[in-house]
Amino acid sequence: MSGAGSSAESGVPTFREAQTGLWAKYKPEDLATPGAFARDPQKIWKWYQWRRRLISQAKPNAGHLAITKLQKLLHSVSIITQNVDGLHQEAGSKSVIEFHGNIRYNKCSDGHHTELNTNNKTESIPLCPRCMNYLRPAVVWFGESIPEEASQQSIKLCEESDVFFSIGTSSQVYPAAGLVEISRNNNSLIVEVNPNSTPLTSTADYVFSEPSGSFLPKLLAALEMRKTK
Ligand code: BV8
Repeated sequence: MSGAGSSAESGVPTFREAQTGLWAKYKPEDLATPGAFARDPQKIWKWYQWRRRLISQAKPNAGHLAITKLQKLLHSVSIITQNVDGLHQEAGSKSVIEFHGNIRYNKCSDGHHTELNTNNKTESIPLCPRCMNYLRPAVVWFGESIPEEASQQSIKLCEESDVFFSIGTSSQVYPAAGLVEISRNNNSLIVEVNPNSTPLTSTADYVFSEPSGSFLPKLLAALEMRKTK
């Protein structure tokens, strides 16, 4: 499972650090909610457009690319990502479950329309062609449920996993942060990759306290070495 830290080396600020400049005075948990959008749609729209412009300049980093190669090297490596930036897919990874949606799309709150956000600069919020309400970023806000399919697929993967890698997440947001326990109950090996400690650190089987962009290529190289022996 990946979190914002796995995109940090691509220049996308982590969710906790995202608040720089204009947004420094806000906490993400206070902006990424249906209530915030209902109260001040323009402000929330501007925040997302600002994040989208940042993400549009980001490229997959060595960690993303190593995961793509690991998928080819090993028989089944699946990705559950909390990130909404689409960088795993851009790195060529397959079977990516977007647990919290994808910021590159807008959707109608009624769920009957989704479309790509074609313009990261416009300040006018697009309207749903069916009901004429504001569209909103196609991400899961705090207080919103995880999309059923993403949730079910993720639980199934964790029930069947041999190894669960927690990569670049502060392990604080649920239910995403609870998935590791499903794997643990299935006797999976739990591995954390994060330069800082998190609530998971003390119970993980292995902890690599380094950036994902440097650890994952080393893991890949070690496994490729074993494969050639
Ligand atoms: C839910 C998409 C059921 C949006 C995100 C009160 C009311 C309602 C709910 C709650 C409540 N109290 C608690 C909850 C539950 C709540 C929750 O968990 N809150 C937290 C704050 C306690 N969860 C929810 O609301 C979830 N839904 O519960 O539904 C429900 C339904 C109805 C009513 C009630 C309940 C939905 C949560 C989804 C929120 N959406 N993102 C958007 O992007 O705009 S969450 C967002 O923050 C991310 O997606 C991610 O999941 C989460 C945490 O971010 P991280 O990825 O972990 O990033 P972070 O910055 O925190 O940490 C980065 C880490 O990387 C750090 O540890 C750092 O050390 C490390 N790092 C840095 N550089 C590197 C690195 N690691 C490796 N390499 C590096 N180079």
